[in-house]
Amino acid sequence: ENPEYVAQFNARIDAGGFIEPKDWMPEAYRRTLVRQISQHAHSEIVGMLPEGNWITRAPSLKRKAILLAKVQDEGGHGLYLYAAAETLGVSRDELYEALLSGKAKYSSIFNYPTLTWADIGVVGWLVDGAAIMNQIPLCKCSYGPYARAMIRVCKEESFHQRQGFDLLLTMMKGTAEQREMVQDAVNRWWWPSIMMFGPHDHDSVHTETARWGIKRISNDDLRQKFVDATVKQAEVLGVTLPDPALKWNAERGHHDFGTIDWDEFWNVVGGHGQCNVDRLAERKRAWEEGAWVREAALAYAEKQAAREQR
Ligand code: FAQ
Repeated sequence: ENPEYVAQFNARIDAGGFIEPKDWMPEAYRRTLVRQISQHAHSEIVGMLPEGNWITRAPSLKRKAILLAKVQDEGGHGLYLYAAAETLGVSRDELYEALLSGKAKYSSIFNYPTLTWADIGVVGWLVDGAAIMNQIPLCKCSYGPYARAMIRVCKEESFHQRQGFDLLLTMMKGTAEQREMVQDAVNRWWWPSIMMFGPHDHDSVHTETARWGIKRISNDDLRQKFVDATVKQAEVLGVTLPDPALKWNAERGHHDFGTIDWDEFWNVVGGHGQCNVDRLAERKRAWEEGAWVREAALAYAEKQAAREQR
């Protein structure tokens, strides 16, 4: 790699500037962006499934309309992110193939089942809450198309988080049985939610993401911010977070919390969580059943191009 180009690239990053698709970039920067952005895109479209599962069973018209909008937003986020990845010279088909063959990763969190309606509230509150914490710094990441996509994504995630909290508040004001459903859902989703931030910093292998201004805050720092913010929200809701070691540490100015079960995390990341097989089967089915739409769109594009040539 030409040292002059490398120096210019580094200077741009150090000055907080953006790198754009036509700018020169080191091959490793391009590769790590394709990896992270495509994993992020896959997470969005696999993330449609646990909630999509409840659209037909939403308890009211209002909740159904909200949930439909949320799941559609997630499909949209997947599309912006695949488009951002394509600016780096990969095709959407290649990325999709990597997902469907089980080669590409997507967030561990979407391999857990949504068992009751309270899970829909908890996914919004905790999962979207964690997603926002991780994505706000990405709005200022060094790659322009990714950073710009994140601005709109974060606005929509904010609505998703609030609707989840609102759903839970409503249930907490209901019957004892509803309150129990909420607590049960919180008990099941809490640990997987804090695993979303990834391994501890000392086990996080992709240090280049920090050096190049892609990931601007480390996994552990984001996880700590999330825990601190969520404890207060849990108090407002009136639920308990299932961690006896969770307590305020005045000296650190943060909450201490218990040990994460990393065996569970790597097991899920490795494809052996409760829903991994089902999630991929569902994405494959959607891909196969959508073949006629892709073919029709191509045929239409060809006809239009032929008409323009005449
Ligand atoms: N699950 O060295 P690091 C959403 C992998 S939000 C699975 O620390 P990095 C919204 C990691 O890929 C969820 N794998 O890696 C929504 C790497 O493997 P590799 C998506 C994980 O990249 C809400 C290895 O472990 N958000 O979808 C996980 O520096 C509700 C070593 O880890 C994003 O993707 C995990 N949790 O940091 C939708 C945000 N954690 O690639 C629907 C963008 C780590 O070497 C409903 N991504 N791994 O094979 C990021 O910020 C980063 O990629 C991290 C990981 C922080 C996820």
